[in-house]
Amino acid sequence: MVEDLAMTFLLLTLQNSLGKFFHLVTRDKDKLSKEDLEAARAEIDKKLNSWKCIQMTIAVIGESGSGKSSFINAVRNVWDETSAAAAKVGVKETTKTITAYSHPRHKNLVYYDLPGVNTPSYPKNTYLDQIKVDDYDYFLLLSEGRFSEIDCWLADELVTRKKVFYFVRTKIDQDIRNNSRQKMSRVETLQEIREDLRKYLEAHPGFANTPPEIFLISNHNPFDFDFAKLNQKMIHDAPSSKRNALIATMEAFSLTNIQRKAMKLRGEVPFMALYYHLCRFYKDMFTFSGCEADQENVKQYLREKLESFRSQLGVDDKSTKALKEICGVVLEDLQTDRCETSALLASSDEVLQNFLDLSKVTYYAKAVPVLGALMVYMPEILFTKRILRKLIDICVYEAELLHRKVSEVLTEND
Ligand SMILES: Nc1nc2c(ncn2[C@@H]2O[C@H](COP(=O)(O)OP(=O)(O)OP(=O)(O)O)[C@@H](O)[C@H]2O)c(=O)[nH]1
Ligand SMILES: [Mg+2]
Repeated sequence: MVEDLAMTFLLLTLQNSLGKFFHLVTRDKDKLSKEDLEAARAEIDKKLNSWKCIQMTIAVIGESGSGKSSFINAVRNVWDETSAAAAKVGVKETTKTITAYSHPRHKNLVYYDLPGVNTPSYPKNTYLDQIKVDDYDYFLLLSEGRFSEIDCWLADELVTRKKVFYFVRTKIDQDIRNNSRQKMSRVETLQEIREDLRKYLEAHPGFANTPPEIFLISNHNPFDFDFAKLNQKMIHDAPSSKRNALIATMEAFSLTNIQRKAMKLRGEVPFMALYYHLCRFYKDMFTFSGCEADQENVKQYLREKLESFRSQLGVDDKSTKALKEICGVVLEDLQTDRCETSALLASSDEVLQNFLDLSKVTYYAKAVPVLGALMVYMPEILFTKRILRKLIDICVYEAELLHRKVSEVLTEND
């Protein structure tokens, strides 16, 4: 009851000012952008159209024995599985390390042969970190036989992480052979398998809107079934959809966009700081967590905010990686003399701590009565505001630095 009353009070106080604030932000957003962005899009489109190739990294993923290495050999027309060029194939757990293989004719397609999921060296709970799941553009999720619990888990993880992937059902030749013993025709078997997968997808909430495409293949007979269709899909569709993703990155990167986002973020800072400390204050009325725990909480909060600023201003790891691919511009190379980069602040506790120390932070104990606590919180709110602004400034600086360099590179290439 006391908690509800306190929260209602805080929300009512915030409501009025937040309403005015959001009105302001929305109005400003409409006023800026549009034409400038359109011009940027046309320019980027022109540059990217002249590209011969955009490298696509395709992870071939699935349980051990599902046919990942065999698929990689088949797609590269490597038929002698004992040759040095072949990805090693076997009936027991075979692939132990991640290996990249280029498509023989389309060098921009690079397939990664991954170890099987849920094996002693690659247990399920560490698998996605071990294979560096964020390093790939596309996933082919290979499975044999019925959909297993691990297949479902992998599919769920890929959906949650918003990865693009296709279902590839291998060893179709084997299924047809097996079913022929029960007098089932090839067509009936294929129908049954498709139906089984379709039912699974329909029942799965993660796939309700955009179910991934399904391909039924045999690695031993790539001239039959959906093998050629899958190959074509990778050659044509995948690079073009990556190209669209890159265009989106560049669009987000126009100077107008950077300035608009910076203005919006700076305007939000007082509310972010106030809201955070009101929540702390509210929590402190009922708990006492101690100064050190509180310092950690503040740092964690600042880290989360920094990640959000980085991603909104296009200087996060994913966006900088995309820019590197588009025009070879590397953010770290542009600021080798700076020790407080957004990437370092986000990844190193020491750098963040130094940054806060330099900003003369003072953490106050909270064993004071409620009204006294309010007085104590004021300097902290001001401090948080200052730090958040500084973090935004760092990200804006980096975004503008990147923007200048990218424009330079694009002009040079004209
Ligand atoms: N009949 C048939 N057998 C296949 C097919 N694909 C793979 N195999 C066989 O399945 C076994 C396992 O194939 P691999 O390609 O080594 O499987 P993997 O997924 O790479 O396994 P790990 O490396 O252990 O993760 C081998 O004996 C292959 O010959 C297929 O489409 N049809
Ligand atoms: Mg293998």
